[in-house]
Parts: sequence; structure tokens; C-alpha cells
Amino acid sequence: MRRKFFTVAILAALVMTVTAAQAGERFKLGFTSEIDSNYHKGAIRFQELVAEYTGGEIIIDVFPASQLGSERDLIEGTSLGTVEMCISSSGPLSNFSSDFMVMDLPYLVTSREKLFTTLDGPIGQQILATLEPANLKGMGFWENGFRCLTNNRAPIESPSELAGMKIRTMENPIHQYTFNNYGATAVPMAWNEVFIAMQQGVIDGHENAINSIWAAKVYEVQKYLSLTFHFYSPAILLMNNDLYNSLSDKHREQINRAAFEAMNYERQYSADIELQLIDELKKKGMIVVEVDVEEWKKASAKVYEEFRDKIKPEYMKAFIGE
Ligand code: EAX
Repeated sequence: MRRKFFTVAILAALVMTVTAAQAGERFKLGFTSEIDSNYHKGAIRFQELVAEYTGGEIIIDVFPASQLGSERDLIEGTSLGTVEMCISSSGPLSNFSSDFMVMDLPYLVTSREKLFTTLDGPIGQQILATLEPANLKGMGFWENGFRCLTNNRAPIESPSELAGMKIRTMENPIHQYTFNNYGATAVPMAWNEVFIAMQQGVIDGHENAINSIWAAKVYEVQKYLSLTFHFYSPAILLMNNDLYNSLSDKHREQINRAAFEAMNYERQYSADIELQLIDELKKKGMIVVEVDVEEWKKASAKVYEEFRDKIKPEYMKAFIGE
């Protein structure tokens, strides 16, 4: 009887040991966009690929919809290591590295293909490297998207119609300046505060990528969508840099491979679904307003005058050839 007891005990211990080994390390990945957003689709793909490539030795736990805080909270948390990873749009990152400011310029991006060639090349990698003094490892540029304008007061076609309107922007100096220059009052606000602010009329409108507007059900609290496409915002997958450097060579290669493949998947998903989501927003009752983009570009010229000397010339040349 005693022999049988010991046999069972040893087997149980063995099973627990194997299970513990397979459980592996767990990394939290936080972001602000909601479930079914482009960030969420990419994060789930990243989670699947990391589990596959590491054989379950590293597990990514995904936390959407600002569960772990705003984008600024997430960037700070990843820098401190209280969160292992996050996805943040480039907007708040300019507060951690001014090298990101170039990406915030209105109407900077004319084509995703040209943009990603720049971001995936030496210039983009140089910009990501400027985050390392903040203990952040940039692991690739995903897509937040081309950003448009919603509001509850009128079908906005021209910048001048924004006079007197309170429009939420990200916490980003160029975004705020751009909308103040259009004649609005820019209200910088973290994403997790925006829906209720629109619902309560604290702000008249906001600007965001189509994917985010859809995933957050903005159509429930906003009437008009103006297709301005005024900013293109990338989104950066970030890891705590100390953690990244502590990984084994094998795990680092596997994580990098998963990040690269998830990035390409997310970019493609986000671009492919954009037009369909605009139709879906119409079906949900939003009045979609086409605008004369050239008029908005002209109204944005002052932003370049104001910020050009704060941006490295090699970045201006890389992104707009001048
Ligand atoms: O998904 O704060 C913002 O406008 C960003 O686009 C955020 O990621 C929302």
C-alpha cells in the first residue's frame, strides 16, 4: 500500500513540474483600443505566434480597452516594468522622445507603402532607438490609421466651421496646435475619457482613426463624421527594454519574429477594413461628410512653419523629401 502511495505522489510531482515548465513566463500587453479594433486583432495574432514559436515558454496576456490605463500610463508602466508590453499610437510618444514629432504633422503621409518603407528602414529604426534611454524597446510600427473628425453640432466641411468648437485631440503638441490653428479649441484628453466627454457634451467632437471610432462605438454619441484624414498615426509595439535584453537569444529571436509577423498582419487588416468600417458607420446612422482635402492641407501649412525647426532635417527629408 505504501509503495502505491509513493508512486502516485511521485507521478503527481512530475506532472506539476512539467506543467510549471510549460506555463512559462507571462507578459502583460496593454492598449487602449477596444476589442475587435485593429490593435486587438494584431495583439491576438502576436499572442498566438509567441505561444507557437516559444512552445508556450512565454505567454502574452492581452489587456484591451484601457484596462491597464491610458496610453501615457501604459508607456510609463512599460518603462518602469510594471507592464511588460504595450501598444501605443505615436501621439503620446512625442512626450517621451521628440524624434516622434515628425509623424504627427498633418497630411504628412501620402501613401502607406512609402510610409512603411521609411518606418521599416534606417530612419524608423533610428527613431525607435531614441526610446531606449526611457527603457523602452520599440518592436515595430503598427497602424493606428488615418485620422478623421467627428462632432455633434454640424456637418463640418471646412476648417473655418470649427470655430468655437471644443475638439478632443491626443495629448500631443502638434495635434493640439493643428486644431487650434483650424479655429477650434483643442482639448487634449486620454482615450479612456473621450466617450463619456462626448456623451455629456463636455466636448463637441474628437479626432481618431476610423478603426478606433468604430471599435469604441463612437456612432452612439456622435452624429457627424468628416473624412478629413488629417493625420496618419502609426502605433508602436513597446517592451520594457531591460526585460527585452534579459531574454535568451532564442526567446528574443522568437519574440522578434512574432512581432514582425503580427505587425504586418495588423497593418494589412487595418488598411483592408477601413472603407468597410466607414460604410458600417453610415449604417449606424452617422452622417459622413466628404471634404476638400486640399483646403484642409492649405489650412495646415502654418503647422509646418511652427514646428519645422523642432524636427530633424533628415526626418523631414525622409518623410516628405524636403
Ligand atoms: O484607440 O487616443 C487615441 O486617439 C488613439 O487612437 C487610441 O489608440 C484610441
